[in-house]
Amino acid sequence: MTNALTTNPSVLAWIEEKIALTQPDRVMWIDGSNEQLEELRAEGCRTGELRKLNEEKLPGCYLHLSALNDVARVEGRTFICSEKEEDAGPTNHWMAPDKAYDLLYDIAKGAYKGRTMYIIPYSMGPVGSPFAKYGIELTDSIYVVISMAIMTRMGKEVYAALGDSNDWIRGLHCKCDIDEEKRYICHFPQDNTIISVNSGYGGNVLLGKKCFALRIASNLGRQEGWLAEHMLILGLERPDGTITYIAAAFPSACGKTNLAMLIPPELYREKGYKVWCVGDDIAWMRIGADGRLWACNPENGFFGVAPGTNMKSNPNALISTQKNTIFTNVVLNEDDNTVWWESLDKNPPKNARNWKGEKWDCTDGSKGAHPNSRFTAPAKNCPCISSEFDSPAGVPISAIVFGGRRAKTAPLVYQSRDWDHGVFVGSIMASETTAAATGAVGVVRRDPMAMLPFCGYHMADYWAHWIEMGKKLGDKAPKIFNVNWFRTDDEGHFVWPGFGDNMRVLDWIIRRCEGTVDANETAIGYVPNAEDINIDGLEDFDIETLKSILEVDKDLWAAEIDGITEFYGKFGDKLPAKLTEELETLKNNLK
Ligand code: GTP
Ligand code: SPV
Ligand code: MN
Repeated sequence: MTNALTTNPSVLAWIEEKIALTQPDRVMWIDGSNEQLEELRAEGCRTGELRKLNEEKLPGCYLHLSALNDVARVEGRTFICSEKEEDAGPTNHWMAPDKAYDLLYDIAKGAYKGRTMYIIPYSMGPVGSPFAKYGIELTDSIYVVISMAIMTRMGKEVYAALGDSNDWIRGLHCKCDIDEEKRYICHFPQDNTIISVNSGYGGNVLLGKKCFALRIASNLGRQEGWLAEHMLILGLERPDGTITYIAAAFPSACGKTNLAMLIPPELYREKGYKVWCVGDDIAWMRIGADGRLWACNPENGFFGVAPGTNMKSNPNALISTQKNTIFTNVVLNEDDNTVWWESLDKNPPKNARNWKGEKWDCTDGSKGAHPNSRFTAPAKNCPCISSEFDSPAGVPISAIVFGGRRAKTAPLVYQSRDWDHGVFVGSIMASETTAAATGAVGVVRRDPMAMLPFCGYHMADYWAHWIEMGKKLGDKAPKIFNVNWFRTDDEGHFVWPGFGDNMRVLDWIIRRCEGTVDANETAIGYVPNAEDINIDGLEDFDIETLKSILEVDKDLWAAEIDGITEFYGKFGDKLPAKLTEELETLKNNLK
């Protein structure tokens, strides 16, 4: 093949085959150089796929607007194409692999006619580290190439690290006509292959992210004895300079990026507390030589929710977006060629276009940015990026935190009794749906470990794998907690201030890990004594208010039992006996 950047036979053979299938006019081998990327950014501006923003105010930044029907992940059109249907389990959509390949190849046939095939080599995890896994994505989208350049370690060094190995993840993306009716995001775990057609939206097409680093990697983790999780990773530095690492799983648009980049309240900052961000969305976790659980963020950038991000809620995220960032589906300020989104500040631009590209007047009551509008920003831009971000060994995890959006049931924070109970707590997670996926927003659904849309195999086998991991970790296992920043009062307002003040809860969590604070044993686990959560300096928030969100309402939990029982019923014989026992214990505790 001309200009090929590798001689790896499995790579060349697969690409030849896909060229014959998609029939591109041109083939471009992406080498990761800035020169080549600049060329593509300029080309993207010529075709209208991108708009260059104000170079003084937002250097190296671009705006991209998606098709109107293509603004979020499409769970209903996402398939696990394992050989046996039962391996996908009751929470995934399944399609037989031969049927899926026929359908997809039919759609992909000739799909690159008149277009360029871009061949993207990328690594999830630092190249050469024990965590690293390599992938090649073929795409006909410049937006995908320049986004992958931010989100992954992309470039020809990946071919050098891969050598002649056949151990890499195949990814084929075809924009086609962005036809919703022919949109499919398919995963073939037995072939390490992902095929995505008729979408241009991040989560559906940046194949290193959810498709590879979660759906395919969860399969690899199960086979190889590690965990691929929808988790942020943060390091909490204390005044004595020690850093405790925490991994936390919250469903999409439930606060991972915000927690990962938290700025502690003044009373903590003064004393010397700091939070360092290792990752905001995905954690790969392996048992290290010391027997502890070590975590690595396989990504290289943030694909964050724009609305709600501002200098008060998350300054570190906002600062991360001030250079070399791609904004998708936000408002264009036509006066100074910058961007805006809801609650960025109190000055919506007067002369503006909304995410649909229409002239937009903020006084008409409509939203200017799409609720799932996003920024794609390099991790290195983040002022609080951890010095361990590129560490090949990852960071040792002391606590795992689960959480979701629950208006009532779940208290602000509680701790599981032990690992297996913690797996139970993760398995019964429920949360209100958000705009990160198409469909109704605000409906409570079970989202175990925040992995409902991302676990690439049978969820009950996944829980069994978690229980196995706990056995291997023994007394070195991280402690497991559950948090809920989203309890509401009778008027529907959030009670807990959240954001930076979540530090107060992290403080309790690390003191529990060290064993320096007591807790109150309740039916659901250990709940803080209200006096042990520091609420100094909070406005309009007293200990009674705190008690109201630490409360475990037995009636609500009794109703919860019904929901859990129904959910567990889906898994039949595969449900690990440990989880059934934990459910029985909870029932008895509530009596
Ligand atoms: P994905 O990228 O979709 O996986 O989302 P995420 O989990 O990283 O969520 P993110 O941090 O982007 O937050 C999503 C939304 O939740 C934003 O609108 C935030 O403003 C809001 N949010 C985050 N943290 C808090 C909090 O502590 N309290 C409240 N009330 N809202 C929060
Ligand atoms: C999520 O939805 O959890 C995201 C954004 O992080 S996406 O990449 O679309 O999955
Ligand atoms: Mn996510």
